[in-house]
Order: sequence, then C-alpha cells, then structure tokens
Amino acid sequence: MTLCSSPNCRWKVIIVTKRRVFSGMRPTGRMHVGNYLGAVRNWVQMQDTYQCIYAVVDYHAMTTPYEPDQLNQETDEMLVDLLASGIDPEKCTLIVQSQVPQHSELAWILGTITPLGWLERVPTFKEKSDMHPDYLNLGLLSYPVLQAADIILYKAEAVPVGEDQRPHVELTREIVRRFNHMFGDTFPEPQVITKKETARIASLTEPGKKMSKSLGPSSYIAIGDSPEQIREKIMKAVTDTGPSSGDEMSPGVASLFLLLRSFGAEEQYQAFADEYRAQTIRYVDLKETTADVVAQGLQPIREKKQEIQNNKRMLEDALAQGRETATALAAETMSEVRNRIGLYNPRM
Ligand code: AQP
Repeated sequence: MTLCSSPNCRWKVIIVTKRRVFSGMRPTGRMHVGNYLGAVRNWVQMQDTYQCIYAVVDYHAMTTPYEPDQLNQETDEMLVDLLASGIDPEKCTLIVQSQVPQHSELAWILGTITPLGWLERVPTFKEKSDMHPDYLNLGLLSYPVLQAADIILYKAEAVPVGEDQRPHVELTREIVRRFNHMFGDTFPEPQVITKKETARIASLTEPGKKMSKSLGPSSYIAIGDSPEQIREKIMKAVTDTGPSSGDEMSPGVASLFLLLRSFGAEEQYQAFADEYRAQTIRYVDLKETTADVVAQGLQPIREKKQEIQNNKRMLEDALAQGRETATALAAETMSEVRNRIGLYNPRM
C-alpha cells in the first residue's frame, strides 16, 4: 500500500501485483495427456490469477538425442498444442526459450555457484543417461541449472509442474538460497504447484513408469490423437502386471480409473469403482468407456488445433509479443544480477 503522491490528497492507493509464475514444456514429441493433466490444465487455470510466463524450452530438448529439422518442427507443434489446450496469449506471456538469450546467460552464472554434487544426485540425470548412454553431455547434467535460470530470470514465485519435476524445483530453491547468501537478497524461492490427483499419469504400456514422450507413441495418448488412435491405445493398455497386493489396484488399472475420472462424469467413475469392489468388473468395458470419455474430452482441443494450424499468423503475433515482454523482464533481472555479482560495468 502506498499514499497518493498529490499534496492535498488523502487517498491511499493500493497497488496489487499479481504473483509471477513460470513453467516450460520440452518440444520432444507430441504433448500427451500426462503433460496436459499434470501441468498444462493448471497453467490454463492460473492465467486468470497470476502473471504467467510459459515457454517451449527448446534448449532443454537438446540435452537428449534430436534432429535439427525435427526440433524446429516439434517446437512449432508444441506451441500449437499449448494454444489448443487453452493457453491464451492475451492472458499470459508465451515464449520459445532460445528466443530470449538471457536464459542461457543466467544459466552460465548459476552454473558457477552450483556444486557438482547437487547435480549428480538429480534422479532424471541418472534416468536419461541410462536411456541414452552414448549421448552423455554436460547439458544433460546441468539441465536443472538452466531450469533454475528459466524460473528465476522472471523472479517467478510459483512453478506449476507434474510430480517428476519436484526435485528440479527443489534444486532451484537451493540455488536461489545460495545466490542470495553470496550476493544479497535477489530472488524469491519458487514454490511447486501440483494438482495432487493428476500429478503423475502412468504410461499405458509400462504403468510402473510415468507417461512420457520418450517412451514412444503407444505408451501415451497425445492430445491430438484421433478417437480411433485413442481407442486402439487404451484397448492395448496393460492392466494387470502381476498379482495386486490386498485391496491395492495394479498401476495399470489405477491409471485407467484416473483417466476415466479426469475426463468422464463422476457417476461413470463410481459405477466402475463399485464393480471393481464387487469384483465383477470387466476391464474391456472399463477400457471402452475410458476410451470414449478421453476421446470426447479431447475433441475441443483437436478442433482448436485445426483452427490454429489454419491461422499461423495468430501464433506468430503471440510469439512476437511474448518475446518482447519476456525480454524486457529478463533485461531488468540481468541488470541487477550483473551488478550484484561484479561483472564489469564502466559506469560504476
Ligand atoms: N506422466 C506425467 N504425469 C504428470 N505430469 C507430467 N509431466 C510430464 N509427464 C507427466 C509434466 O509435464 C510438464 C512438461 O514436461 P516436459 O515435457 O518438459 O518434460 P518431461 O517431464 O520430461 O515430460 P516427458 O513427456 O517425460 O518428456 P521427455 O520424454 O522428453 O522427457 C512438466 O511439468 C512435467 O512435470
């Protein structure tokens, strides 16, 4: 709260600033229902109450094997998927990470204060290096440092993500504490925001693992999949992976129930839950109903995708605006950072 600056005025002026939010999506394949339910649906809701900056994080996509032409294409597709899912450039700032050069500038600086041991214990480093043993690179190890830079470049206070990203945001908080301790209070410690029920959607083919672009198209439902593709994938989904312990559902069955509840009506979910308890459930029926509700739930997104693909001008305008807004915010932060850490400034 502040007082009005006019001499005879006794009005108090309340300046309310929206809390800032950042989150990103790797353009490594089609956006799937794991990305959508775990993160993007939250992003869409937050647009009305927060100042949101959302990014397609193409530098992150370069840490695992990729083809240059494909990266360009995937970035474009991911932008279309985000807009189709409800990301509205009138309400948020939408960018491609590599178009705002301060992301990598700040990442370098943060890299100089991040102990190696912090990075070596990040679970995704181990997972991705096991997945691509011939593609071990420094970028993969320092991925969480770039992610920290992405978030704090905008002094974001909240990061809406799926459960798998929690350790990365925790590391960002550690880096922030270290930076603030070494150079003075500069950045807020960002909070993770997850939707508990949908924070981890399982793979259709390996339900012990999370749904992931890199596990291949049969393991996930892309938000642009046709009803036929959705049906085929769900009918093939793994339901029982060995005997379940006591009353606990197997991960595959639990995953179908989660999709049913996320896209269908509560009564449909309850009816199958009753059958499951009564041990009269037929998984083929559960799969058919789940396939129907997922296909119906994604229909508006499929239609919007088509609309955006026919009007790429709208996407270009949104990105130009997003880049301008983000670059201005980033420049402000970097000017402060450069001063704090003692980089050469001839005017001092
Ligand atoms: N299975 C999931 N359940 C819930 N949330 C998920 N997210 C990803 N998978 C699930 C969330 O989606 C956001 C964007 O993720 P990303 O593409 O940047 O990276 P990721 O987590 O590595 O996603 P993928 O699909 O597994 O990609 P690849 O195969 O390229 O590594 C994040 O908020 C994430 O939590």
